Amino acid sequence: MGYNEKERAFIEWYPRGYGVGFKVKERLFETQTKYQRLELYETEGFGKLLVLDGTVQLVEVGEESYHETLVHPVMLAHPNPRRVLVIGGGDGGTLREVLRHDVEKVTMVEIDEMVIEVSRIYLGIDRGAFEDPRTELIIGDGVEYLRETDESFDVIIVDSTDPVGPAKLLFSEDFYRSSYEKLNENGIYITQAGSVYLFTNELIDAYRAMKKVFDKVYYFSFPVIGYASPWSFLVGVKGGIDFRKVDVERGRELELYYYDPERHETLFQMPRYVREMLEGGEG
Ligand code: AG3
Repeated sequence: MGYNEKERAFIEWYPRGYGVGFKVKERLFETQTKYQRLELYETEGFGKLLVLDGTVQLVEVGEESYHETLVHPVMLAHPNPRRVLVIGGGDGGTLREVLRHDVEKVTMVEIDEMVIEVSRIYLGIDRGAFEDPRTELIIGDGVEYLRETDESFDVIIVDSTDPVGPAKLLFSEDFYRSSYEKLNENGIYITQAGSVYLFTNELIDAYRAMKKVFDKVYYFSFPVIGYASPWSFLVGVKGGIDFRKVDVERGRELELYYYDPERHETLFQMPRYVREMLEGGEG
């Protein structure tokens, strides 16, 4: 599991012995935080690699694919997203992308301060997002925060670790319910939902739980460098937003690198058998 000194490689092992790995130039940092084991590597070909509890969070080269696609489709589907909540996302990549929009305020709730510290110092992919005057950073538990806050949001983005382990509660019906309550009249919610092939059951469970809560639920998937791809995403809508449509004009102005608003329809990929599992059964 993890770093192999002899091979000079880091490998994340998924269920059934499926591995995703990188050749490593250097081990930069390793620590046990209050919540998890954090590792940072310099890879041979993909820049820095951030690992939490043995799972790849991001590789520097190509991180735009994940962050742009987590953020911009929902931001461009919402007619006027002014108040945004980000849960997790300690590396700052998601926050950075949200701030490219004309938002009033972005609240980010991250449980593990160390992830933010280490990312800021060694990674820098936030590119100043934490210092942006529109950012409000809260170190705390996202589940508790959403249950208790008096604030409401146009968009909620969950950039968490996997639906297995510590972040499991972020994939529960209860959590979806408090998210729904804290969304404004017309609101949109997105969460990463794990590997399509290897966490299929977790994806289906999350989808069914979301269906019980949101007015409309969508799913899509795309390949992410460093994850067992394709990776899945679930979108929940409160009110009348149609997630099949985005504001292409606003999207063009962003000059994105990976996600292509003009080809928004290409996002909705899902292997047929998974689609049937999602739509079938008691869901
Ligand atoms: N968000 C976590 C994605 C989950 C990766 N899971 C895995 N490798 N098993 C990453 C944070 C990026 N901002």
